[in-house]
Amino acid sequence: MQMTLRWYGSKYDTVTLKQIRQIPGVTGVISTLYGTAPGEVWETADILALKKEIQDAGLELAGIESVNVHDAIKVGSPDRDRYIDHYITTLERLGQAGIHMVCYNFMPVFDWTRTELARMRPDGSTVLAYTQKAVDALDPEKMFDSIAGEMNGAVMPGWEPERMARVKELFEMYRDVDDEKLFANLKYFLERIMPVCDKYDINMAIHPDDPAWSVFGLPRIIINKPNILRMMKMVDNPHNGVTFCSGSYGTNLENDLPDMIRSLKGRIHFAHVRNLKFNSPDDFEEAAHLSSDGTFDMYEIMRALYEIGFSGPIRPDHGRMIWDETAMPGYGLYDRALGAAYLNGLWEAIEKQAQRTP
Ligand SMILES: [Mn+2]
Repeated sequence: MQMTLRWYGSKYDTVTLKQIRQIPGVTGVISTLYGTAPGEVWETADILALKKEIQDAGLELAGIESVNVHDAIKVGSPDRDRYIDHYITTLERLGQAGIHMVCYNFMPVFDWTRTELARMRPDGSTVLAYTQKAVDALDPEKMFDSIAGEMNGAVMPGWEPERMARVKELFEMYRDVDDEKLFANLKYFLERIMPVCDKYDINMAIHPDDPAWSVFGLPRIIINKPNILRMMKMVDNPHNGVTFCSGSYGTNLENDLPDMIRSLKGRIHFAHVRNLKFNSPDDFEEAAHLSSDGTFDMYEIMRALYEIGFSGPIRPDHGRMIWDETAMPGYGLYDRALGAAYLNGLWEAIEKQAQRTP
């Protein structure tokens, strides 16, 4: 595996490449052209400039998170082919630039959903949190306003104001889309992009829906083992793979994370590893990465990744806001650096143990 950190680019991120370079064991970053809208074709010059900036800082651009999928593709509207053509051109240009991992998601309307961006934990740190009760009581349009007010001035991916201004229209677009239609539209999309992925050896890594169940009555399919295995089979190409995000699949306590990892051997192209602390099955908050701070056994998650021979980029995910840092919620420097060091420590121990056991 290659330890990385997500980086939003010098224009948007409070964390610098220089800082990331100084986290021991972190050799790459995962980034995106943050200024581009879903459906837009990426310019080669922009891709190369991003890559160069990262290389000049002594790091590697280990993959893209994300190339977002236009709603027309998810909905399967008549103009979807045009947007898929755009997506293919972007993949071609990424492939030509030597980039081999692309994360994306197929979540309708909302990207990840949280109900609080700064819940205080007993140690005084603040974290993202979710309660089903708050979601049930909420009007999705108002949800954006409350979230926007807490973003520390940052714009979070999937929550761009231009997109959220169209929430009503987006809901209308998805009115006739159920789980089966969403599966069919995902299949159509994948079948069309696989040839370019084969040509340039690009691993597509779908990010799970977060939380891993339907919110606001919208369909959600990338949520559990049966669905994800169905997706792998439906387009049975090794380039059709997943981002294994422990914090997203883990929102549903019925998901056995190490078992899911083992069932996806060969198809996990990217890993997000973080911990959650459950107060009840429908109230959770994001915790420090350590097993002792949350609900998941992080050793077992890392061991499963080791045992399937996972070799792609991995990153710590949302961190707590600690030591008075001001940053995009979940994406400060300090707690993610601690997370990276911890995950590297687990990996070293697992690797050495495996090498010593006959
Ligand atoms: Mn994730």
